[in-house]
Amino acid sequence: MRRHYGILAILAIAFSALTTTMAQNQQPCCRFRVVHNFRVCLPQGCQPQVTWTWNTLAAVWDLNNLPPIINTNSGTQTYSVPSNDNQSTQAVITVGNQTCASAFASAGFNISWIPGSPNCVQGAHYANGSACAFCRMHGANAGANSHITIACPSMTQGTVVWQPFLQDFVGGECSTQMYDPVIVRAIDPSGQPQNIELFSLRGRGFQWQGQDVDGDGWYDDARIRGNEPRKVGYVTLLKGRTDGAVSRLRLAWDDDGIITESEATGEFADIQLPQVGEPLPDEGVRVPATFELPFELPDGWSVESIEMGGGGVAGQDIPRTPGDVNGDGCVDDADLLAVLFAFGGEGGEADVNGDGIVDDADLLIVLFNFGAGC
Ligand SMILES: [Ca+2]
Ligand SMILES: [Ca+2]
Ligand SMILES: [Ca+2]
Repeated sequence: MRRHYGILAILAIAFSALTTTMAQNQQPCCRFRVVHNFRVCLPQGCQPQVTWTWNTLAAVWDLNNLPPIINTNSGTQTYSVPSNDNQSTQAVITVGNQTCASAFASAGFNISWIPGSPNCVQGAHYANGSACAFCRMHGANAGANSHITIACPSMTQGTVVWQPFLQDFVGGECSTQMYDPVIVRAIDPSGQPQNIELFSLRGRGFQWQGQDVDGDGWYDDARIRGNEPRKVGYVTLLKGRTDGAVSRLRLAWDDDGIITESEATGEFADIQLPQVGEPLPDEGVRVPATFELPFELPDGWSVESIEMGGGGVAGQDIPRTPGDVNGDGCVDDADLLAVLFAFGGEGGEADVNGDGIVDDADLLIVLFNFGAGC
């Protein structure tokens, strides 16, 4: 009888370990959502050239059955004002009737004239991604980027009004990254292109939440919050000016939500940040909801366009297909040549099986997987 109790105890421990694992896997997803509102006034009479570029990627894989499935939807188009568009892609692996991995990515934008404000346009961007792996040995990755450029031949100065809204969810073994830049693409007096970054927001494991209190479609309040449950996270915000001045805000925290870095300089110096060693407050850290980004170029310079955008990635790193030496996702003669040229050498990318020498074993792996992922 005692032996049976022993077996029952082992089973009970095994079962509790199993259910714990299952509980942890109930949110095996990473997601991000980057949204922003913008407004900008253009030189009088300008009918701007608006170009929207989108990049979306959804990848899923079974480590026992590579290569990964990678679907993309990318492009660039020109639009008039008003316009809107959206694009997306997805990928799924199902086994029987169970979804084992899924990825979805989408991007969109809209732009319109502001009623009653001739020459001024307003609009919004978004980029969303979701990557979930529900079965062992499976993985997923989603990436989305949306950016719009606005060009007027006579533009030399102006102000971009910018309202970010970034949210992610970090589950299981995956991670996220989000970014949100505003760039003036300028031409200097010698004709060289110069990029002036007016705004750059990067981070992971956080929510930059805007709140529209009065319902007019524009945020009145904004806060930085951590994820629930707390995950390691950070936010870096740079605000640049055409005269070269840069203001910086940096906040980072650990898995317990304890601040590890806290810095606010320049125009952000008045923002009340929690200090290193303090907890990230549950109600969040109050930050500006709206950023005014003025630009004015020196004599002889011209503005080619204003570029605004944002995006992110979520999920796990996409595994390299065996034999894909150059990492372009496809095993072809370029990979074969790479191994042949490195034949007899030590290590490097051409050492496909990682045993320290490039030999016929590596060649066979490339040949065996020839055509995979192409
Ligand atoms: Ca509002
Ligand atoms: Ca390749
Ligand atoms: Ca080798």
